[in-house]
Amino acid sequence: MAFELPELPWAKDALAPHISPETIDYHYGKHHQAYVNNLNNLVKGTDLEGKSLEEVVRSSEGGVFNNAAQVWNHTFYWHSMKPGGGGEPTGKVAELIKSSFGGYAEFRKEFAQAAATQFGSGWAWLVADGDKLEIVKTPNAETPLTTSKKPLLTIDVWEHAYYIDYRNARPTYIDTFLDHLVNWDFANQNLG
Ligand code: MN3
Repeated sequence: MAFELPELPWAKDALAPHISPETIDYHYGKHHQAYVNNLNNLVKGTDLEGKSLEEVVRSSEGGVFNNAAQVWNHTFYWHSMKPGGGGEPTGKVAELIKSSFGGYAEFRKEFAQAAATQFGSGWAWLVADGDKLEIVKTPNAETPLTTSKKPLLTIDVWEHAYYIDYRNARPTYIDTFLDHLVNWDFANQNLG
């Protein structure tokens, strides 16, 4: 069974005006789809064919890893956002943000800084190490899925994520993500 491009969790115009349908058309319809296509071509006829996406991410390197991890990271990113999201968290993740960072304001500052200072392409993540939450940034396709830490939330800071809507203004995109898009329900689900 070949890997498939997963459905988006919302309509492609649902995040407007913060993220435009044009960005979704390119980012999901072209970039995410290309990672799926590349991955299928790369694993065809190898012993990775038929393994789960998570297994491939955890057991591969080079081009296979880059494409598999990018398929997984993008699906995780779409679910990290929702229409009408953003702002202060609720539920267990809110408690753990308070105990781990001191409060939402401190978390927000640290997350925004990690996302803004990831040099070149990559990702910023909120992860859980037991009951301790941490912010990590990863270059290119690197993902906390290969570590013992549990990913809760991510922002894509590759230029293709924001260039159509924000041009070079990555910090504005990051602020918008935090204030209008973050899906805290997803982060709480991932805490499990
Ligand atoms: Mn991307």
